[in-house]
Amino acid sequence: MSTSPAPTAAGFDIVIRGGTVATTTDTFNADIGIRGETIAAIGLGLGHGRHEIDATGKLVLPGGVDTHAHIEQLSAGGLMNADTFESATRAAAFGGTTTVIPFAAQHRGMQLSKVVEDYHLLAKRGAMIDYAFHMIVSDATEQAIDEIPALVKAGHGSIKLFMTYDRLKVDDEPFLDVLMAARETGAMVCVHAENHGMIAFMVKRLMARGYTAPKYHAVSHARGSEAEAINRLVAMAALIDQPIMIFHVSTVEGARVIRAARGEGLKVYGETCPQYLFLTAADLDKPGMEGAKWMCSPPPREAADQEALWQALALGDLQTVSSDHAPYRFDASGKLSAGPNPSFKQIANGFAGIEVRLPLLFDAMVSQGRLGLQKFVELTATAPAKIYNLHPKKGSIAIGADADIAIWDPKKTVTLDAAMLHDLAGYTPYQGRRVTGWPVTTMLRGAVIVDNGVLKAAPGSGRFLPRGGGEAAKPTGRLSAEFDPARNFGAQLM
Ligand code: DUC
Ligand code: ZN
Ligand code: ZN
Repeated sequence: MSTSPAPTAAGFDIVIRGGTVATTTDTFNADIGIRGETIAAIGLGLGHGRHEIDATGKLVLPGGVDTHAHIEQLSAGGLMNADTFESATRAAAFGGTTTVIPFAAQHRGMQLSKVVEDYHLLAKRGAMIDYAFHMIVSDATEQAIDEIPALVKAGHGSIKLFMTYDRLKVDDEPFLDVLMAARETGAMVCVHAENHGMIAFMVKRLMARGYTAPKYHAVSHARGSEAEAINRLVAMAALIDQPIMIFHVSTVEGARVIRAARGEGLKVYGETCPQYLFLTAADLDKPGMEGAKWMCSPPPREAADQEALWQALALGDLQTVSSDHAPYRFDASGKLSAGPNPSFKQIANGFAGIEVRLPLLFDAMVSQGRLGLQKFVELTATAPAKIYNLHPKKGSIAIGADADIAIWDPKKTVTLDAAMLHDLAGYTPYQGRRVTGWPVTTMLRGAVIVDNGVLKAAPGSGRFLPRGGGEAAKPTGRLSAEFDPARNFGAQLM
C-alpha cells in the first residue's frame, strides 16, 4: 500500500485501483473509493486516495460471509473446540472471510439468555472480523422458548435445532414449539437434519460386531437418515409456515427433498460445505486413528453425491456454502479425548475449514471453471448475507456497503499445508491439495486486516452485527389446512 500525505477535498481514504471487480451478476474493471468504513465510489479513474492499493491483475471481491462455524464452543460432551474467537477469526481473515455467524450453544439445563451473553463476551474480546450468532436451542423448555422473542429483538435473528445427537436433539413436539416461537418473532430456523434412531441403530450394530474404526462413522450415518429427517422437517415447517435453512446437506436424496419442497413454494433453504464437495467417505479409510481427521457429521459421502450437490448449487436448490468450521486437535484435548484408541462413537465430529473454504471453492469454481466467478461471489458472500439479513451492508461490493473486501491473486498457486494455516487444529483434511487463486489482501470496514500474509488486525476489532430474521425468515402467509380457519372448522391457531 502506498501513502500520500494530503487528502483532496473529493478524495478518499483508500482507493483500490486498477482491479477487476466481481458481483453476482457482473465482472468489470473499476477502482473502488473508500471513505471511513464504507464504499463511497466505484468507477474508472477515481480521484486521489490517502492510501492507494494497486490491484492490477487482481480480482476485487466482497469479503466472504461464513454463516456456519463453531467457535470457542463447548460440545454437549464437555469438549472445547480448538479455536478461540481470536484464532478462528484470524484464520477466517487470512482466508478472505470478513463476516462469520458462529453459535451461542445452549446445553441442557442452561439458561438461553445467559448462554448468549457468555458467547457475546468471548466474541467481543477476541473477534477480528464482524459476527452475529445463531442460538442453539437444545433444551426447549418453556423458559427457553419464552426468552426467544427478546433475544431475537436484541439482534439474534436465527436459531439452530438438532434432530440428532443424544444431548442436543429436540423431539418433534418441542421442535414445533420452537418453530412457532421463531415464526412469531420472525427468526430463521437452521437445522441439523439426520434421523437419530437410524444412526443410533447403525452405531449399535457396528459396535457389536467390532467395526469401531473412524471409517465406520461414515457407515453409521446412513445416507437415508438425512433425506428422512429433511422430509419430516419440511412437513413440520409447512404445518406452521415457518421458513427453514437445512444445514450441511450431504446426499443426492437430501438435495432432492429440498428441491421438491422449494418446487411447492415452501421457504426451504439449503446449505452445503466444502467437505461434501471435495471429500468422500473413502477419505476416512486410513490406518489406525488417522481417519478421525476426516470425521464430521454428516460424513463425506460418494462422488455421485458431490456431483448432485454441485448441480443443486447450480440450480439454486442450495444457496450457500459454509465451512461448518469445528476444529478439534488430534490429541487428548480433541479427537483423542477418550484415549489413544477410541471407537468412532467416542471421537468428536468436525474439523477446521474457515480459512480454506474460499480458496477451495475459488479453485474449483473460478480457476477450474465450475459454475464461475459470479456464482462464487453469490454462494460465498452475497446469498448468505441476504438469507441471514446482513445485506446490503455485508456480502456485496456496492456504494454504501461496508468496505469488506478480499483482493484475490487469481494466479497464485498454493499447496495447502496445516503449517501455513492460522487455526489451532494442527492439521487439515486438505493437506497437500494444490489450489490456484488466493486472497492476498483482506479488508474489514475499510481497514486492511491481512496484507500479503501479515495480520494487521487486533483481537476485539470485530463488531457484533445485530439483525432480525429479515425477508428470508418471513412466513409465506399460506396457511396449512390445519391452521386455516376456512378449512379447520374455524379454529384460530396462530
Ligand atoms: N457436525 C456438526 O453437526 N457440528 C459440528 C461439526 C460436525 O461435524
Ligand atoms: Zn450440524
Ligand atoms: Zn455445524
